[in-house]
Amino acid sequence: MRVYFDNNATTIVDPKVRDAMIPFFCEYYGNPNSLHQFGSETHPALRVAMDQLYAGINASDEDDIIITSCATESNNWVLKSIYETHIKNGEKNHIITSAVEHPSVIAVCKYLESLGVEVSFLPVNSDGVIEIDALKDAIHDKTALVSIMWANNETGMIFPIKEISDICKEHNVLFHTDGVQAIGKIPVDVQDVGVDFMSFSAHKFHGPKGVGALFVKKGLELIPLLHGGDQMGGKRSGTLNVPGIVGMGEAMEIAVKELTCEGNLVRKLRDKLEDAILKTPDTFSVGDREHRVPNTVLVSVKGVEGESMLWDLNRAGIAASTGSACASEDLESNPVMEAIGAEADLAHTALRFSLSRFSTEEEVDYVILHFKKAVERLRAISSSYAYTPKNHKSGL
Ligand code: 7TS
Repeated sequence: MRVYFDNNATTIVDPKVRDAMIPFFCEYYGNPNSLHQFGSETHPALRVAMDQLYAGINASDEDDIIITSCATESNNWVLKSIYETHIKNGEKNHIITSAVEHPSVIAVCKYLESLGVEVSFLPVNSDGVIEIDALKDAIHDKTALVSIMWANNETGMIFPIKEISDICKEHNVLFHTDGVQAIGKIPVDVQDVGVDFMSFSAHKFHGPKGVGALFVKKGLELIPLLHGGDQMGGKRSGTLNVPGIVGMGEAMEIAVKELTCEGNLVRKLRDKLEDAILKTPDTFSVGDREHRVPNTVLVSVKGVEGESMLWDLNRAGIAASTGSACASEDLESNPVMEAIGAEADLAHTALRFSLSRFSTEEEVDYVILHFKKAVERLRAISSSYAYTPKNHKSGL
């Protein structure tokens, strides 16, 4: 059996999304900017896709959704653009972010620091979420931008995005959120929350890889990322990725439609898996479930290296990930595990399972079985875990 429980890294393309994309490879393959019919016959599908994206996040017609290649690009663009427009030659010199953002935010902030920008990396509490008071303390009249993710990719914890947005408004500070792990998992309404910029990536919600977007609220300026042929209003030139855009639109529409029903099913499966894992002695999961996206659980298994668990699970055909995989090569510096107060040896034990609407109960049962087997085997040979009959009896 092969089980894919690493959906926060990427997801399977929904076959309906693939079917919607196929005509745009060999049939309607024209360049949308061409004046002939091969170009213009791509337009209706592009319009539908853009409508699906606007509806999916409840953007208003006057807002912009600019297509990019991925969320990494969107995150880089917005941060560097704010540096150019508000910081480099302006009055402001400060950006606030969190210590647990994706590297595509953290690394850009560190780069901007090297250019002289003051950056506050807000710490998180033991649930892996920032404290609102810390934001209030950090924000000041030189703050140009707050960039805080909607939901964390490692823990799945949902951030208090509305409160953050309100504080930004009070201080007249721009607010960017990385919405990658929220879309398709919880309702995302950019108008209700009042975000100024939001990044997302199609392949995280059963769309294709290589296409993402940056939402930009009406009236806000961005410096062009790619100068050239004037596509995307001159903000990001380059021939449009027609199949990708069509696929992202379709994936968004399906994700929103499936949200409640499939979300509840995914939550049940995740909870079953988590409950079984927590019955194993000396294991814990990060963050309160009610404030987590429904598909994710980050667990720590005392005495067992996350990498060793991955290896054992992989041999059984199961894909999970160490929570730290894309944060750092050095596990001890994993900001999420560190931030929740995990000691260095526990930071090594993080293991993330992320399910999707394609996950099944049979898969969950299979993962529980092999998780238990792996823990038993690895603890038996672990030098850092006292393997006593008591440990053994109560869960394995
Ligand atoms: N932001 C968040 C919150 C993410 O989780 C990821 C990818 C990205 C940005 C980057 O997206 P991309 O499409 O540009 O690659 N996160 C992960 C992960 O958790 N494991 O592998 C990739």
